[in-house]
Amino acid sequence: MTQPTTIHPGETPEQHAAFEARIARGEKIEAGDWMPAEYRRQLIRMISQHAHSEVVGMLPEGEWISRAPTLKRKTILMAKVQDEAGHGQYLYHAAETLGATREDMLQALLSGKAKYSSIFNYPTRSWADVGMIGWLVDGAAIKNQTMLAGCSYGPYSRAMVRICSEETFHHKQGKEMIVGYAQGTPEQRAMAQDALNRWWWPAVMMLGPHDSDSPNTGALSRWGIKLKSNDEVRQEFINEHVPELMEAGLTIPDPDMHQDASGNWIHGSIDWNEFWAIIKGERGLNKERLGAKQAAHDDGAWVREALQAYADRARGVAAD
Ligand code: FAQ
Repeated sequence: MTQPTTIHPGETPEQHAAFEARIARGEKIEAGDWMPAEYRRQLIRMISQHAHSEVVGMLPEGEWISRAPTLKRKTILMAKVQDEAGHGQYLYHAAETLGATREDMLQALLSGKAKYSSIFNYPTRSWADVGMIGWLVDGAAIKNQTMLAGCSYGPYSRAMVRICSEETFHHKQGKEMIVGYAQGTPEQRAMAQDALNRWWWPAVMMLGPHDSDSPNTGALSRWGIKLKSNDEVRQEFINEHVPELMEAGLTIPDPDMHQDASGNWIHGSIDWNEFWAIIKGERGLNKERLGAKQAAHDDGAWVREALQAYADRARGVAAD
């Protein structure tokens, strides 16, 4: 899975060898340490996209806060959506330790240059979608992020530890909600199955393209950022969730799903055309999501200006 490293001008093979020896010894790389330019670039790409995913990920569920069926469900959902904002903050800060600026990262998101997770371009059509996001999307995110908690870059690894513990609560509340509906009235069961039918494949796809089509995995594995490949994490997600969904009385919307002799649940073929169309914004809600982020950014301009004026005054800079 590893590939030859990219040595940039000004870097030496000896520096790379010493850096990789640190990773092999299990040491964390910290913000001020020497690191290859390509390691830095890969981390900024991945962490900033992860941060964007957390804040864009507030939108699909946020739409349901005012329509939550009970006070208890509303309180849980509000806490969850606020947690996602906090995750975005940790992650933007982790990317800033590598020299990325908040302005550049936001511009990359708003201009469409940076990606965010494909999963958040799908609509939340019913209340059960909120539970299904918790069970499946947080479930997939936890598998990926538990792996990243062991990554070689200290600030990202530590952010992941904290984020994973909060995502575990998100996962549990989603599962509890859907299991209740799956065992409830015929209407509730139908709502839960409909949500599973729409979210299953997007959740399977969000863990990234097959390893054979994953250009970044080689460098990320070599440098101890990705400790498992996309397909390995996907298999873990499927092995945990298929039996639990079936036990809840739901049907996996994949007629080819079966268990092999080693106990792994094997999925049917994935529609990667849909995945790439969703990421490129040719399908799904990409325009609406970016429109909402742009509106929030514009609405917040006065807050940024007020904070800047306060900071200038504190530093003794004369106002215009
Ligand atoms: N969506 O070479 P690979 C969450 C892109 S957080 C969009 O395999 P890599 C919490 C990829 O960027 C969910 N783009 O890439 C929550 C690359 O393009 P680039 C987000 C995708 O980096 C729950 C190209 O395809 N989690 O859900 C996707 O080695 C509920 C080739 O792919 C993270 O970001 C995708 N799904 O592996 C919040 C975790 N998959 O950049 C609210 C950190 C791939 O070269 C509610 N990231 N691409 O132009 C990762 O672990 C990795 O970046 C992967 C992709 C595994 C996502």
